[in-house]
Amino acid sequence: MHYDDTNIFAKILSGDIPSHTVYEDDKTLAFMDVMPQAKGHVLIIPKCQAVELTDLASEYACAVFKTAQKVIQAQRKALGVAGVVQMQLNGKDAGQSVFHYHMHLIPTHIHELGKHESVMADQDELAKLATKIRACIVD
Ligand code: DGP
Repeated sequence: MHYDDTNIFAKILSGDIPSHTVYEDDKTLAFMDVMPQAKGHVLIIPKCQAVELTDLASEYACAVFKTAQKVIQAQRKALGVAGVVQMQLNGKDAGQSVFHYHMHLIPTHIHELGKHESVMADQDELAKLATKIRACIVD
């Protein structure tokens, strides 16, 4: 694995750039996607170096999925949505653009899933959505 530790999610993990946190524990961080494919789009990243799924140690894979269970339940409650698409890209040929493993949780229907935004979403709106989802997390 070649892991570039200057990638944007490594910088979010180190606190060098801000994000709107939804949930955090010792192995994972869940935060709002800044170019959402639907309202309430959340990303989950492991707190370890991994470019894609084949690099992810099983303890971190397990932690990411545990966090996903919490976040999906919170998205449903906070946003009043039933369907959440779970997506994860492996490699640039699959469309991966940030090379730190991340799971997408997108409140939408698969047939309505569009491209992600090309501009950043409104930060106040993202902050409000993060607060709403965070409040519905059951630990
Ligand atoms: P992928 O295409 O699977 O590599 O997804 C990368 C996602 O990361 C994409 O949906 C947009 C999001 N993203 C890119 N830069 C940032 C950032 O600086 N902050 C946040 N929160 N999300 C970002």
